[in-house]
Amino acid sequence: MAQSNELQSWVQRIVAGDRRAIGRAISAIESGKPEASLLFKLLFAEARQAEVAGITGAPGAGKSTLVEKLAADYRRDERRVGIVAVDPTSPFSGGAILGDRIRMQSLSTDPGVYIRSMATRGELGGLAPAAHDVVTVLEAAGCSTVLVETVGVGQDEVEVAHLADATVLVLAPGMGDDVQTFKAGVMEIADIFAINKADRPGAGRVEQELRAMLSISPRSDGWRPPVVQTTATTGEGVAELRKALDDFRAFGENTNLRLKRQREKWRARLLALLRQRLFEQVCREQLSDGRVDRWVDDVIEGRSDPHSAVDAIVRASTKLNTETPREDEV
Ligand SMILES: Nc1nc2c(ncn2[C@@H]2O[C@H](COP(=O)(O)OP(=O)(O)O)[C@@H](O)[C@H]2O)c(=O)[nH]1
Ligand SMILES: [Mg+2]
Repeated sequence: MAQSNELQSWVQRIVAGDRRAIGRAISAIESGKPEASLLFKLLFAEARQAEVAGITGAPGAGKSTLVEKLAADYRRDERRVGIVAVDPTSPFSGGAILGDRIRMQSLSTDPGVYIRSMATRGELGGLAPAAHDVVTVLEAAGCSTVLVETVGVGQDEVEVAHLADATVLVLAPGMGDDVQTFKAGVMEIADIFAINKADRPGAGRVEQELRAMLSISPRSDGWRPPVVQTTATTGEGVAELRKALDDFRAFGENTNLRLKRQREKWRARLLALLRQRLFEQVCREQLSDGRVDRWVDDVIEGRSDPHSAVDAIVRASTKLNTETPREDEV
C-alpha cells in the first residue's frame, strides 16, 4: 500500500532525526489529522524511553534560561535533547525580547537539539493534551533527554508531574512567591527545587524557608527533594541541578518509584484520552448546530435542570449506547 510505504519512510526519517519530518509529525498529531493515529502507533513502537524532566514555576523565574543551560549540559554527553515549551511567554515560543532570542539561537542551530513550543491549553483545558504525544515523537527521534517547560499555574503543575519522570520547581527570590504561599499540592509534585537568580539578594532566605517547610512534611516515598541554588544566566549551579536529576533517577530505579510513576503516567494518559474522545464524540453527535444553546434555554426557562439535561444528552448518544454494553448486559 503506497500510503503505508509513505508512512514508513516518514517514520524512518524521524528516527534518523530529520527535523522537517519531526516537525511535520508533531503538527499532524497536534491537529489530530487522520493519518496521525497510525503514524503515532509506528512512532510509539520506535520510541525508546527518554529521561523526561519537567521544569515548572512562575513566569519570569528563569525556566527558559535554565532549560537552555541544562540542554547544553546534556549535549556535552552527546545526548540528543528535546525541548518542549508549553509557555506562551517562553523565548522558545517566540515571546522573547531580542536578547533572549539571540541566546536561544545557539541551541536552535544545534542539530542535536529539537525545540518545540505548544499552546498552553488545549480546547478542553489542561496541559496542551498533545504534549505527551510530542514527547513520544521526540523519543522516536532519538532524544534521550526531553525537557518540558511549563508555566506553573495550578493544575498544569500536577499534569506536568504526570508527563515527566522528574519535576523541577523553579523559584526565585523577590517574586512574591514566598514559600509560605505555596499550595501544598505544588510542593508535593516537586522532586527537586531550584532556587534561581541566586545572584540576587534573598535566595538564601528562600532556601531556609523551603528547607524548613520540607522538614516538617517529609515525603512518604523516602525521597528527600534536593534544593539547589542556580544562576541560570551564568550557568552557575546548573551542574548541581543536573546531578540532582541524575540522583533522582538513580533513586527511582533503585526503589519502585520509577515504575510507580510510569504506571501513573500511562494511567493518567489513557483516562485523559478517553475523556477527550468521549466528550468530542458526544459533542459532535448531540451538540452541534447550536443544540447546546437549546439545552441552555431549557435550563434557564425551567424546562430542565443541568443534571437531567446531561442525562438526556448521554442517553441520546448512539455512540455511547451502541459501543458500550448496557448495565443489564454486563
Ligand atoms: N539576575 C538573574 N536573572 C536571570 C536569571 N535567570 C534568568 N534571568 C532573567 O530573568 C528573565 C526571565 O527569564 P526566563 O528564562 O525567560 O524566565 P521564565 O519565564 O521562567 O522562562 C530574563 O530576563 C532572564 O535573563 C538569574 O539566574 N539571575
Ligand atoms: Mg519561559
